[in-house]
Parts: sequence; structure tokens; C-alpha cells
Amino acid sequence: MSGHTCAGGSGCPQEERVVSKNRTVYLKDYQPPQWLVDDVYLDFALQPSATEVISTIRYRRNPLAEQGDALLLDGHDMELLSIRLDGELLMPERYRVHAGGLEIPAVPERFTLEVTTRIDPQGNTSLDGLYRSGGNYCTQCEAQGFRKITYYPDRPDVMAPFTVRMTADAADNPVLLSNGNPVASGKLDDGRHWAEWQDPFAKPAYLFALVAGNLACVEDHFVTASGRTIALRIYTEAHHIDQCDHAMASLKRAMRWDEERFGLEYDLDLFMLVAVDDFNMGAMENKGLNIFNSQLVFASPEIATDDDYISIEAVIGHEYFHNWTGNRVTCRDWFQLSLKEGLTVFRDQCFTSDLHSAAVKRIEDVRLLRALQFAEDASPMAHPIRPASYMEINNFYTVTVYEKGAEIVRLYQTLLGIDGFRRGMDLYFQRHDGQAVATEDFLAAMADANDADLSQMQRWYDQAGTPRLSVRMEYDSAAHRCTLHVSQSCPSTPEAEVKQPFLIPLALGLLRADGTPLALQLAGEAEGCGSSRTLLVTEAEQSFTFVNVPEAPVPSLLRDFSAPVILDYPYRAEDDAFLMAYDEDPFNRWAAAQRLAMRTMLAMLAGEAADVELIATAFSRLLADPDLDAALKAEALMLPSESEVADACAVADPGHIHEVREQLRVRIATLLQGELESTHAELAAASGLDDLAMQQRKLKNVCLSYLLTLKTGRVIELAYRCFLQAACMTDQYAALAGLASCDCAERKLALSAFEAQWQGEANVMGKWLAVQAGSSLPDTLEQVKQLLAHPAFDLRNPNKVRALIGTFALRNPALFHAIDGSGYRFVADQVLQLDRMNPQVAARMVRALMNWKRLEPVRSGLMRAQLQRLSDAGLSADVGEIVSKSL
Ligand code: 0A1
Ligand code: ZN
Repeated sequence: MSGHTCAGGSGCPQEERVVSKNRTVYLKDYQPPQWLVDDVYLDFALQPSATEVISTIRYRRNPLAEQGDALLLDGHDMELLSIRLDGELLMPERYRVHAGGLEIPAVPERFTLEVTTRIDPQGNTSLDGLYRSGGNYCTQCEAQGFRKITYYPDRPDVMAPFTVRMTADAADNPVLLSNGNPVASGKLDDGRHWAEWQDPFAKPAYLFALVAGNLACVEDHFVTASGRTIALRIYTEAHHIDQCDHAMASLKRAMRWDEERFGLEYDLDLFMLVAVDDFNMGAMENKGLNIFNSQLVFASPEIATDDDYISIEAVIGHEYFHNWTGNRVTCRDWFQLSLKEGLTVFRDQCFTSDLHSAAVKRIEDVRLLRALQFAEDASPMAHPIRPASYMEINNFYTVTVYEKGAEIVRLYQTLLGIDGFRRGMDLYFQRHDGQAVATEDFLAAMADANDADLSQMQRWYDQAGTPRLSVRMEYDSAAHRCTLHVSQSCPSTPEAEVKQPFLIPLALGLLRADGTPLALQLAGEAEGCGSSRTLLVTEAEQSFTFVNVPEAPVPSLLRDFSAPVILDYPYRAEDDAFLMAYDEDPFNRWAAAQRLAMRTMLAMLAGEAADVELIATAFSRLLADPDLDAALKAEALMLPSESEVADACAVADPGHIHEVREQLRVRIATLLQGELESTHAELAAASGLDDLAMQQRKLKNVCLSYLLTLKTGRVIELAYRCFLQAACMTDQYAALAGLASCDCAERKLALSAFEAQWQGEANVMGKWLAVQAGSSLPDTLEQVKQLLAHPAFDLRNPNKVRALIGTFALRNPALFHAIDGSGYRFVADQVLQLDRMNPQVAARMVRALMNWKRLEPVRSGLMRAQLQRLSDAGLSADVGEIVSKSL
């Protein structure tokens, strides 16, 4: 069976486990499923350490698949208790249990299989399958967790309606939930009770969910565009129940937005969302029963920052939007993951952008893409948004599949316009509702609905790497013609040496010396049309000539980041300062600021003279610009991160990069101290949760962070005062994070006060761990090691691991890359420990060690040695894949 990956488990000898775990699965081997499922009935007898599951499943041969009488089902980490085929108990000689599943060599054309398994939710530390969080039961089945619950063809193209019955101790588990609608419930006489749920929509097993426990619930409702009333419920432990209002309001906004923007209504009568503390990712779109990492649900101004508020709304939107893009139309196989994820991220980006500042949202998304996805595309784990192979699918929930995937979906909208994109979406649903499809089907719907030839788009799905778009301008002053010579190239990546040209929409404008935009008229056109337009780059080299250009312009290229490429144009520092001040496109004003800052840091790294005055003057002008909103100012003032600078260096010296970036921040702060202080003071009173207040707090706290680089008594006092007087977590956290990198008494005082105030709030304590792990003080690693033993830390909880170990490994380059290798050793130690408990989370952490080839020789050798050390140890498939591909 294709997609039948083995991952070890009960009844398989150790060597077999290791061998089967290292198998590579290829897209080209896809075969349709041999057996289809008519319906699934699951009966759970829930007990913490010994839950029995009886699955009763009706199978029938798939007429479109290969013939053959054997039934192969996925499954591992379970105890098999019995199998009945059409009621007959099968003796062990009638079937074979192997590393990754169960084989019954001879089955009829149609049959009912009843399998009883026993599983251990309490002992399940991988948080994959059925597990316990905070004394409650919950599940995570994407991508392949269902096979740890019962034997099943665990692949997304097998879709079936599910009925679920569960019994549990009534006192410990008053709430019993699964997908769809509740159909019956009752009490049993031994203190247990039961409930039955039915989901009428056929779904793949990865969307199955079950939750049972002691949970409180907030309830609301939503009336759809067609007048149906949907009950909305958010479940959480009782002491968090008053922190769910923002999540509920966000859900209602998402439901309305999807109706208005895409004409998509919710389809069940009930929508449930459950918050749990132990969760490997952000959240999961199980049909009718979304399960969320509690970090992405709980909010009040005291415990959540403004960024948390925005993320909560976005992720609630994201999971809700999956109901159509993912659930109603799902993926044929896991290579198609970006079909649902890229599309749903694009939808959640549009949701945030429609509700808040579109420019700020675009800037933040591009900042993330450039910092993380471009780096991934240049790493040993580089892969196309539709990978051609994988060893462990959990390793492909990546910034490439998600964020670059969203950029590729955005390209259709850029090419076809908002209405054309909507026509494509409508046709996609019309054709594929209820089906499991491939990225080609999405492309075809977009093309057919618009009568467009989009065949070149396919290359974005198949080729990895970040294309480089080089532009050169030639101005003919006699003829008043301006020609842009454009060429594109893409570096080799593991899947391909040589790349075919991509279809790249290049949005641009041309500016006159006084800052006004020119009307754009291409040679051959009768007249100019507008001051911004999108050229289509389809070849390796192309030229575009504009006529009626009275003076040599400054081009504003790749407006709104019209394609996920690296732009290469010989801008001078003065051009950047000019575009920062005059570009009509707010995104490109930001991009120019980033370029100017990057240029300055690269010059400093090379020991060349850097014009810090120029950048400070440009920043000062931005700060004073009355037409620019506070958040855009804040974004422009934030320098590219250390890892972005490292990506721009052929060979990176992280210590030197940190020094130079800090130096630049100090010099800017010194030159602009007065303005930074006055801006900070003017915005001090920003309060409330409206966009304006959030934008003002953002700018205020960027000013504070610059001022703190001066480390004078005066600014430390200011930060400490901000900490003490903070009326919300945004301000409290910003002040704490700033103080955390200052060696002063106030640092200690603030950290202890924060700890005392928030020790009862697990998610807020995560912030406390993170600010310490992110500190630039020299003893940070020592502190982190000590914090491993702090009651607020727990190696079994992914949020805490991400906060402490993740922040140190992935967000504190200066200390992680300590020249003695101590950071690398520490992270490798933690990966080894974690891997035994939770391979998915361990695999996220080990990525910090991937890029040894890009480092200067000393660090490079030290990092590689840690990878080798890991490789010599017994590793999970998750960590094993990353380590082996990195070495
Ligand atoms: N589909 C979810 C993310 C998700 C993926 C994998 C998980 O476990 C391995 C959990 C959640 C989303 O995109 O939100
Ligand atoms: Zn998703």
C-alpha cells in the first residue's frame, strides 16, 4: 500500500524497527488505495493506561486499484487483542503483524473487520495518537497518529463517515466529545458513562478527534448567511474559562469573513474548540472539533501580548478555514500537504490583512518568510512546496510547505486578480468537494476558471530553492526610454541541480527625482496606465522598455513582495533612503529600510566605512512622518535579524554578526536618543485593544529596545518603571525582555517580580523562560541549564521546550554559537533526551544544528561533531532524517 510507512511498534524486532524507520517514500510510487471504507464505527473504553478500542469497519474493493486479495493496514504502538472478519474470530495464522501494521492475506470483495486493540494514553509522551494532557484525554492524528489507535488504511485518500462511542469514568470525565453531532449518551451503573457522536461528512482518519475529561465550556452561536444557527463551544479547564472571549470573537469573525470573501458557510450544526496545554503544534482542524494549543486560545490584556492577540485570531481563522480547504477538499497523499496548508495560510493572511493593517501584515509575513523559509531553502532540508520524497512526513510541516506555499497561492491572485482568484476557488470547490486531490487540480481549477495558461506555475511546486531576480536599468536620455533587463536564476538544491525558469510577477513603479511616480507606458502601448504595474517574467532573461520617461528614474521593484524571490538591483544607499521616504508602496518603504540596514551591517562586517548617519537620518525622517502609521514606523526601525545577516554572508561568523548588529543599534540609539525618548513618551499612554493602540505600543516598545542598548542608568530606570507600571502584558513583556539583556539589579528584580506574579499561569511562565533564554548576557547558557530544573519547566511539555531550549537554540544566535561549542553540545544533549519522549519536538530542535556548512571553520567543525555524535546514537525517524540529510 502506498503511504504505508512502517514506524516500528509492538511485535517487531528492534533491527526491523530501525530499518523500516529509515525508508524513503516517493511521490512517484503513489497508487490508489486497494480497499475503500464505507463506514467506521469506533468504540473506546477509556482508561488512563489501558484504553481498549474496538473498530468496526466495512471495507470494499476499490475497482480502480490493482487486484489482489491481501488487506494491508497501518498500525503500531498498540497491543492487538482480537480480529474478527465478518463476525469470525481470526486465529493468528490468518494474519501477520509486522513493524508498521497488519496484513490479512485473503479477504473477500466486501467485508466487515472488527479489530480490538489496547493502547496506553498515559504513557504516550509523543503527543501523537491518543494521549493525556492535564488529566484529560485528547488526540492528534495528523499526519499518521490514527494508526496508533487502531489498524487502518491511514492515508488521506481513504475517506469515510465515522461514528464514535466512548465510555469513561463519569466523575473524572464529565465531558465526552468527538467529531460531528452528539447522537446519544447515557449512564452506566459502575460510575462510568458513555456518549455517541456521528460525523456525517466522509473524512480521512487524520481528521478524527476525541476529547474526554473535566472541562468547562463557553457557549455562543453564529447565524450563517443562509440563516442556519450554529452552536459554538470552547472547552478548557475551568480556571481558564474567562480567558476565552477573544477566541470566541475571533471564531465568529472568521466565520463571517469566509462567507463574505469566499461564499463558504459552515456545514455542521455545532463547532467545538478545545484548548489543551500539551500539543506539538499550534492547533488542529479536526472536523467540527478543533484542538488547540492553549497558548493560542487564552487571552486577556494581562496575560497576552498584542502579538498573541493577533496570532490567536489568525490561528483560529486558519483552523476554521481548513473546514473547506483541507476537510471538504482534502489531500490525495501527504506530498500534497501544501494544497491545504499553503492555501489555508494564504486565506488566514487575507483574513488578518482585511481586519487590520494590510501593509503591516504583509511586512510581517515577508519578514518571517525571508528569515526562516529562505534559510530553509538554502539548507540541507531544502524541498519544493510539493516534495518528491520524505522519510518522516512530520518533518515536512515546514515554513516551505506553509509559508512559501501561501506565497505560491498568492501568485494566482496576483496573476488573475481578486475576482479571477475567486472564480478559480469556486470552480475548485465545484469540482472537488468531498474529494482527495492533488496540487495539479488546484492549478487546473485556477487556469480553467480564467481560461488562462498557467502551466508554468507547476515549476513552483516541483523546484526548491529561492530564485534570484536580477534587474539592471538602462536609461536612454535622448529617446526618453528606460529599459529594465531582468534575469532569473535559482541555486541547486538536493532535488535538482538545474532549474527551469519560474513564472514571476514583478510588480513595480518608477519614481522621479522629486519623489513623484511616473505613469508607466511600455513600448508599443498607446498610452501610460497607472503608476504601478505587474510585469510577467517567464524566461531566464527578458527586457522591458518603458517609453515617455523624461528623466532617469529610481525603480521601486517587487512591490508588495509580488513573488518569493531575492531581488538583486544595484541600489545605492541614497536610493534606499529616497525610497524609504517617497515610495507609494508601503511594503517597499519597509524593504528599502531593511536593505539600507543590511548594507550598513555588511559594510561594518567587512571592516569598511559604514554611513550610519545616513540610516539614522532616514529613520529620523520616518519617525517624524505624519502620514505613516506607528506600526509601519516600528517595522521599518527593526533591523534585519542576525540570522538574515548570516544568510547574506558567504561564510557566517555569528559572534561578529551579533557584535556588529548591536553596535549599529547603539549608534542609531545614540544619534536618535532624543527622538526615541520623545516618541516613547508621547506613546506612553496607549491603551486598549484597538489597532491604533496596538500600533502605538509596538512603536513605543521598539523605541525602548533601542534606548536600552545604551545601558545607561537613565534608560534602565525607564525600562524598570515601564515594567512596574505596565497595564498590559505587551508592555510588561517588552520591558522585561529588554532588561533581560542588561546586567543590572533591575533585571533580577523584574524577573523575580514576574515569576511571583505569574507562577500560576503556565503560558505566561513560558514567556519568563523565553526572555532568559534569549538574553545576550554571557552566562545565559548557565542560566538556561539551571532553568531546566525550575518547576516552570517540563521537558514533556512542547511549549516549555520551545520557550527555553527552542529560544536558546533558534533565537539566540550569539550564545548558541558560542565559540567553545558549548551551545551546540547543550542542544545535542537536549535533543537526545527529548527524542526518547517526543521525536516531533526533538526534530524541531535539531534543526538548529543543520547549517554547519555555512559557518566559519571553527564553529563549523564543532557543530558537525555534535551532529555526528547524534548520528552515532539511536535516533527516531524524525531526528534521524534531519541528521542524516545534514551530515
Ligand atoms: N494541520 C494543522 C497543523 C498540525 C500538523 C501536524 C500536527 O501534528 C503532527 C498537528 C497540527 C494546521 O495546519 O493547523
Ligand atoms: Zn493548517
